[in-house]
Amino acid sequence: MGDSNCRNTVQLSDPQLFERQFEKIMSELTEQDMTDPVLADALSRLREILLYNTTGGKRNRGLSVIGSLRELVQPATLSCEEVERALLVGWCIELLQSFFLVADDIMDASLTRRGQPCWYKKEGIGLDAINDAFLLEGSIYRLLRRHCRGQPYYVHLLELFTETSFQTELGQALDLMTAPPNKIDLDRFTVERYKAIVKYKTAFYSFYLPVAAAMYMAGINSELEHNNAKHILLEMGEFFQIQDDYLDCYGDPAVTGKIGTDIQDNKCSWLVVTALRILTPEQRSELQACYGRSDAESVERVKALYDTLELPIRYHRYEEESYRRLQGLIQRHAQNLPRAVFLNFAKKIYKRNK
Ligand code: DMA
Ligand code: MG
Ligand code: MG
Ligand code: MG
Repeated sequence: MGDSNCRNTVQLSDPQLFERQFEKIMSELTEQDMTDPVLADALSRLREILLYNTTGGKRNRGLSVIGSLRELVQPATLSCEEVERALLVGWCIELLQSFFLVADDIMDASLTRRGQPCWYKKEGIGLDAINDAFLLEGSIYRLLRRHCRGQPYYVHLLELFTETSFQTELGQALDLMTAPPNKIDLDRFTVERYKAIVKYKTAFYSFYLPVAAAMYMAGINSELEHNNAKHILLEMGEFFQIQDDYLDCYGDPAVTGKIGTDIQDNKCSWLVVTALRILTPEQRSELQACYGRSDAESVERVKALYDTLELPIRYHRYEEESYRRLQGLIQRHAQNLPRAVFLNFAKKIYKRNK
């Protein structure tokens, strides 16, 4: 990835450069990094895992590292190596995402992801996917070490990735504990619990992580600046998960690439939390009778109840409100940070259907 290579690629857009890096990353991880010949089979397995699980996504998280960095420093001052490293750190976030999703799909008993069967559902994979998830996670730290070890922000990035992973895992723990199979207790689904789940399971890794990584790479280490950014980004992350919950029931699987399982899984979803605030005692008994069950009829009854309660209309109203609230937060909290960092991100997620 030297300078001469860079001059040839200077015409390419960030998304194009990002895609181009994938082959190189795969070969680093599976050919150059571990050279003991007895590992050949394991490394070809890792190649398969990477190919299957880190492609086909929207790349929002991965691309926002370079996107944010371009707002945080004068773009003309970025060297080719710095651009390459920002793309690489973006790939590390995509790997973190793949690691969480492979495990999440097992725990949520999901069927499809990104328009194909979940990895653990593939013939011959099954619960071996647990170790595959660990391999995806481990790949992050090999790449960071190889590419960022000499950088002044290396330790910041390491701490950021490990801390964010732990927060996500705590969020997943809350998500799972609040949704025990066959123990339907609608009282568990409070707004407070909902907010805690989504902040930890989604907002830190999807929103704060990419921007914080770019901030460290730009030399912005101040806790105050990080807290300002966090304030806005966690709010955005909460809304993003609300969209995910809405799309779980109302999205088109041909577009989202995944078939929803939240109703069957007894999940503390925005839809059920919102329904609980407005339903009548009769509707509550109906929900109690059919939530968290996997038979098609029960699922349909929950969906019919959601329709009766006009949850799609309420969701779209909430989306407008949330967008306005976020604009206000950006005005108030992005005093020293360029607003474009947040506005670019907001543009990508509002009104999304996938
Ligand atoms: C996703 O929550 C959270 C993580 C950490 C992967 P989810 O189960 O609602 O995600 P999805 O709808 O993509 O399965
Ligand atoms: Mg899931
Ligand atoms: Mg989940
Ligand atoms: Mg979901």
